[in-house]
Amino acid sequence: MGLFSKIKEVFSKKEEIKEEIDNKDIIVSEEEKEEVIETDKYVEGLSKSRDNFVSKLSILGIKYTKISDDFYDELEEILITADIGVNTVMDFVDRLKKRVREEHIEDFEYLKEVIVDELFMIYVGDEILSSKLNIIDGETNVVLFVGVNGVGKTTSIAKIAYNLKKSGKKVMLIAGDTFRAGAVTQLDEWAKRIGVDFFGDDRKDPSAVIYDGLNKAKEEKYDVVLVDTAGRLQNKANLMKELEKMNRVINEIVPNNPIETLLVIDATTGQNGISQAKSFKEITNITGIVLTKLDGTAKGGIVLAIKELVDIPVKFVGLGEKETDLIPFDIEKYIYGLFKEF
Ligand SMILES: Nc1nc2c(ncn2[C@@H]2O[C@H](COP(=O)(O)OP(=O)(O)OP(=O)(O)O)[C@@H](O)[C@H]2O)c(=O)[nH]1
Ligand SMILES: [Mg+2]
Repeated sequence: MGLFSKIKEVFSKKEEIKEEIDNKDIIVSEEEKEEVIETDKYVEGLSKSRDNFVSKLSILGIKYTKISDDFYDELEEILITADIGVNTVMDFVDRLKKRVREEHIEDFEYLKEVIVDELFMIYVGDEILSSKLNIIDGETNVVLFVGVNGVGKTTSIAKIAYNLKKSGKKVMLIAGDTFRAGAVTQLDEWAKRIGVDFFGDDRKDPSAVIYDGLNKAKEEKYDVVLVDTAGRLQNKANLMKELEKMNRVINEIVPNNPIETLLVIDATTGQNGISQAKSFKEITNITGIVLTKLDGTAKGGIVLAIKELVDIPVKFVGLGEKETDLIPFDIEKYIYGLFKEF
């Protein structure tokens, strides 16, 4: 049995028990319940992508009785329009052709299995990827959120803060977006809404705000400090300087802790989001990606393009607008959410 069949088997069971949990017919552990809920979010949030590109893939199996060059051409086109990225798709098709040749594959049902396995391998390769935030217990940990305008930085901070608070962490939000009018108030409102602390004022230098906020957080033994930043990339050199300064200030206060820098990108912007990731990677040390608005795109293949072209782990995905809709990225749930009907 292939990887895909195994994933399908595991997660379709989780979907089945969701109803029983909802009806209170069975009692499961909190952890298991969380797994079931998250699986459901992937299934819901990826429905547009599933309806679009996965259904197109299924039609290929009806259209072609034999695996021919035309079949591969169409397959390529479908994957490219799903935002997987041209080079990634080319490599993928080459590997697929090789396997078809070597394993004498003729049956489309089996080919489906191979297609999903190989897509899965684009992400996983032979690495061990972690979507966990790099957080040390007993320390004041800093997570910086960077990204261009409107991608969802501030809402992602709120959503992640909500989750951290739920898991018992003492959380502070720092308003490092001193550029956009209203940004400080917006973050303050989020903090109140989810019940975490806030630090911010009307100074224009984000590093000065971070300096004071982080010192307070360290004195008062906060576990995690989430820092909002301004979303402008008009001037790369300035942004680089600004981020360097922020990092210096943070290193001065908590010298032994790693700084988690999450780049937020909007999945609906497709290849544009990929270019943003490449640019940010050049100017600062990005440790993870938050991919928002996956629920709003029919081109969910972007996760695979990020892996291949940017090679930074996706740590969270946004599958809706609620606080509970930003969840840790899990490649198996993602594959299931995309291909469950394939
Ligand atoms: N559907 C959906 N909407 C989202 C998601 N994440 C964020 N949004 C919406 O995107 C919009 C912009 O979000 P913000 O958090 O303000 O973005 P930002 O990056 O902080 O923007 P600036 O501060 O202007 O740079 C808001 O209307 C959010 O509700 C998501 O995962 N799914
Ligand atoms: Mg913002």
